[in-house]
Amino acid sequence: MQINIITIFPDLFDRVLDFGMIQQARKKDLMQVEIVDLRDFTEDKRRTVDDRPYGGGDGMVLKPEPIFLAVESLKEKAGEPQHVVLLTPQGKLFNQSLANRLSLRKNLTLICGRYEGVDQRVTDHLVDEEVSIGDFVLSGGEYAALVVVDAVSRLIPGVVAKGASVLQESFMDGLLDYPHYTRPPDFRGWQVPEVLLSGDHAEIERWRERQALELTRERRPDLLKPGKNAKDRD
Ligand code: 6GU
Repeated sequence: MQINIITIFPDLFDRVLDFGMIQQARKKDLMQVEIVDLRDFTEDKRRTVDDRPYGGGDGMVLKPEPIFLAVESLKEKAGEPQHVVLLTPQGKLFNQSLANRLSLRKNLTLICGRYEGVDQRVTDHLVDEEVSIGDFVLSGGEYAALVVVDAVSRLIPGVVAKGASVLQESFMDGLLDYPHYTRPPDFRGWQVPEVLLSGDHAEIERWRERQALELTRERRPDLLKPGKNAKDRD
């Protein structure tokens, strides 16, 4: 899988991709990430990527030309079509289902928007889908792109030791996770639940399912509504 990230802050990505799951995926050559500096696709001396909005108003808008040129150059370089995603608060909400779907792409190009805006012709004529990572406003799409890369990297077969099993169905898919414990069994007087020390695997499985279900019911009842399951929809 090849992921390209188009950004006006290429240096921001210098170290973040060198850790954990993303690093593993890149090391094993299962995922390549290329950071593309949008300013490399400007044609003026000042390397201008934005301009004032038609109709007036605050803030600047990312110009269409550099973004089109950047994506077109990536298409040409890969010799393959790109699935082009614009990270913007106006996008559809990112969830596990969308991560699963994006992880199946061979070529993914992520465009980091600025919160003030991106020229609408980019959205209308270049972008395949717009994605947001939540109902809050970030100053730009850079951290959102990293969220997408992280979520996608662990779904690529061969990256996680248990392999494609992260995509596998289980009772607890789409639920919040059950509580985890490790040694010591008694930490400052706080005990690990007895059942986890029992060695009764069937009983442990039932306890975990019950915990996951109760936590989800309490904290995220929306995930339990029919057809609202995060794994089913994006
Ligand atoms: Cl993808 N971009 C920006 N600027 N803000 C966001 C977002 C993306 N997702 C949530 N907030």
